[in-house]
Amino acid sequence: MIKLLNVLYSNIRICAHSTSQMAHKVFVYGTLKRNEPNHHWLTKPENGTSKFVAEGTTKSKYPLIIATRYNIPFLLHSPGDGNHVKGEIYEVNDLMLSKLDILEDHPNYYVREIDDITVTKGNDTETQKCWVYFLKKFKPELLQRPAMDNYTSRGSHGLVYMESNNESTVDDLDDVVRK
Ligand code: PCA
Repeated sequence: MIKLLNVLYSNIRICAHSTSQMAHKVFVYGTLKRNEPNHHWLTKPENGTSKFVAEGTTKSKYPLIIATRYNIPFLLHSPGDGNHVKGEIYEVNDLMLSKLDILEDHPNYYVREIDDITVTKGNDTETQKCWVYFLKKFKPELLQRPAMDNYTSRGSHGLVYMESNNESTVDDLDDVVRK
């Protein structure tokens, strides 16, 4: 009996261990992309692991806009409006996913959801299911802002991203979130 319990226990441990090492695919479209101001978050060893998978484009159209006094990029959850948005897919471990959730303040600010991302390889296209950080309960006036299809902080829009501390995110939330 004891032996059986031990076997069961070690199997449970193996399962728990493997789920804690899950790989998650995340599609990033804003400041987390290569050469953008928060990319270092994905490469910092203390945050866990991340591996570049491919460039991709949202299968649905969404408005990609810049808002708040800190010039933060947002993908508004309004499918069909805006453009097919370009970004990068990364495979991350559990720890990195939890660190990204902290950076994006999911689920209070951005909300992380699975969405279809189109990846083109030569003549083939495939769809990959990835996590994406959306702004869901946004103020409707944000739909009036110019919608981009490929974000860069230093683009011709002139709205360079400004790093904000956590205190300021609390007040910039009011700029964009519908009450
Ligand atoms: N960081 C996340 C969401 C918006 C942002 O700036 C990203 O790059 O996908």
